[in-house]
Amino acid sequence: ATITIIGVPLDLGAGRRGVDMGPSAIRYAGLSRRLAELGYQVIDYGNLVTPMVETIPLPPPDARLRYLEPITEVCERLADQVAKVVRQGITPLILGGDHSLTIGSASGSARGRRLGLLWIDAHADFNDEHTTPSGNIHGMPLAVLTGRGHPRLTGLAGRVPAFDPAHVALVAVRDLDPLEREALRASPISVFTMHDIDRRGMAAVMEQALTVVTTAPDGFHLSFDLDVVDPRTAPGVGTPVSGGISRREAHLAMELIAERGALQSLDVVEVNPILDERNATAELAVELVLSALGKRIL
Ligand code: DIR
Ligand code: MN
Ligand code: MN
Ligand code: MN
Repeated sequence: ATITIIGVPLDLGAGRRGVDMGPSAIRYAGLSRRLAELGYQVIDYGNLVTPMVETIPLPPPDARLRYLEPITEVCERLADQVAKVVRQGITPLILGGDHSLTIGSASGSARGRRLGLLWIDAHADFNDEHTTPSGNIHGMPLAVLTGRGHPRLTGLAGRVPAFDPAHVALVAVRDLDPLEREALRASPISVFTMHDIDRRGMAAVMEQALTVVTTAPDGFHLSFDLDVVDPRTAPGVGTPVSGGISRREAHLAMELIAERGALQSLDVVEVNPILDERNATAELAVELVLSALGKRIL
C-alpha cells in the first residue's frame, strides 16, 4: 500500500506562532523511514506553500474570522491535492500546522464520496464567527465540515455539509467555550468526553465512536489534534490543556482505528516545536500514526 505525505506549515488559524514548524519536526522524527519499515511505499509531496504571518496585513483586533482569505486559499489547494491522491487509491497523511487545515484535508477526501469523521481533540473546534471568543479559525473546522460557518469554507467538498453530523464522532474533548458548548449539545454529533473515557475506558468509547463513523458508506477520515494527549506527555502543542489522555490510551485508540480497516485519510495537527521538549511531541505523533496505520507490538 502507498501513503502520500503532505505538509501544511500553516499557523494563521492559531493564536500563537510555532505550529507552522510542525511538519518539519514530524519528518525529523523519522516519519518516512518508519512508514517504510512498516511496509508502506511512501511518497512525500513536501509542504504546500503557505503565507507567513509577517507578510500579510494584521487583521483588526475584533476580527471574527482572522485570516479568512489566506486560510481559504490554502485549504482550496490542499483539498484539490488530497482529492487527487485519493482518486489514485492512495492514503493521504497530512501534517500540520494548525487545525484550520482540516477544512481542506477532510473536504478533499470527502469529494465524491460519503465519509465519516473521527475528531480526536481536547477541543471541539465547533465555533463559528458568532460563537468564537478568539476569532481563530482553528477553533472552527468541525463546525465548517458539518455545514456551519463562512460559505467560503463550507463548500470545499463540493457539497454542504461535507460530512453528515450523524457520521461524526468527537473523542476525548475536555475544553469547550460557552456558546460552542450549546451548539454541540444541540447537534447530532456523537460526543465522547474525558468523563466518558474515565468512566468507561478508552476501548469501549472508541468502539462506539468507530461504529458511528463507519455507518457512513465509504470509510472515514481521522483528524488527530496532539493537544488531546496530556501536556506532560505532549508539551509541544499550540494550546495545552491539563487532564488529557495518556500515551497508552492514545495508542489504544489508534490501534482500534487500524483494526476497523476503514481509514481513508488522516491528519495530525497542532504540533508546536517551539514549546516542545527535545521533539518529544513530534516523535509521539510519528508513533501514533504508525499505530493508526497498522503497527502492532507483537
Ligand atoms: C478555542 C481554541 N476553542 C477557540 N481552540 C482550539 O479559539 O475557538 N485549540 N482549537 O486547539
Ligand atoms: Mn483542534
Ligand atoms: Mn485542540
Ligand atoms: Mn447513515
